[in-house]
Amino acid sequence: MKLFSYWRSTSSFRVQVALNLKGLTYDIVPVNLLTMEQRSQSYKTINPAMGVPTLELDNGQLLTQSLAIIRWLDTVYAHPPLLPKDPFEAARVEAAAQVIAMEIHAVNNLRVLTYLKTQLKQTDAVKLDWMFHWMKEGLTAFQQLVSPSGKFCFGDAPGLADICLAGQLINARRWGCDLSSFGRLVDIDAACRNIEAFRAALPISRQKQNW
Ligand SMILES: N[C@@H](CCC(=O)N[C@@H](CS)C(=O)NCC(=O)O)C(=O)O
Repeated sequence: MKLFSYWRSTSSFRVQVALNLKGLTYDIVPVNLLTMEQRSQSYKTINPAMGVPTLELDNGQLLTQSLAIIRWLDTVYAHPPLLPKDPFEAARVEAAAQVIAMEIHAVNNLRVLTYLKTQLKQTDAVKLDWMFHWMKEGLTAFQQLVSPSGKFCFGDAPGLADICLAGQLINARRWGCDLSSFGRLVDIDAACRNIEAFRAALPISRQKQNW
């Protein structure tokens, strides 16, 4: 498989961790978001939404949207499971994951921030205020949705919610968001970072690949 990815992309991080946890091998195809490669004609034919990740399967079929890709991986490669078998429990995990993917990441994505600055002429200070506002609101909800105790968000093994959380905290720290109200989430993230599948997908590890 090939993963179209950018080293700082937290959506790509999610899929990379899922691939690593499943023990799958894949090649990385770098897409440089800083030079807007995601908007090039050739990449648009691969992913019309103009974002990373995209997963190209061995038969050439393409999958987009990190949560859809992870769900597909979890269906086809069942072990270790990233979502509970029980439909109700699975819906709870997905709800938490979607708070991060759709209610924090979507409004803090590069294209949104670029629009704020270039089209709406907002300053860097306004941009940061915007980002921190949505991060804090989303993380507050996320912290209430996950189990109050235990090693990971829902139980003793990492799953979809943990993957989304670890990606989001990379981004929160990158921009300097105050995480002092999110002790439970910081603890879960630390547990994730003890796992090689997560560590190998961190930006610092991916940056070493020199792309
Ligand atoms: N909802 C999508 C988001 C994909 C996405 O937009 N990824 C970011 C990087 S984390 C991106 O490529 N941004 C480029 C842009 O906004 O122009 C997913 O979960 O895969």
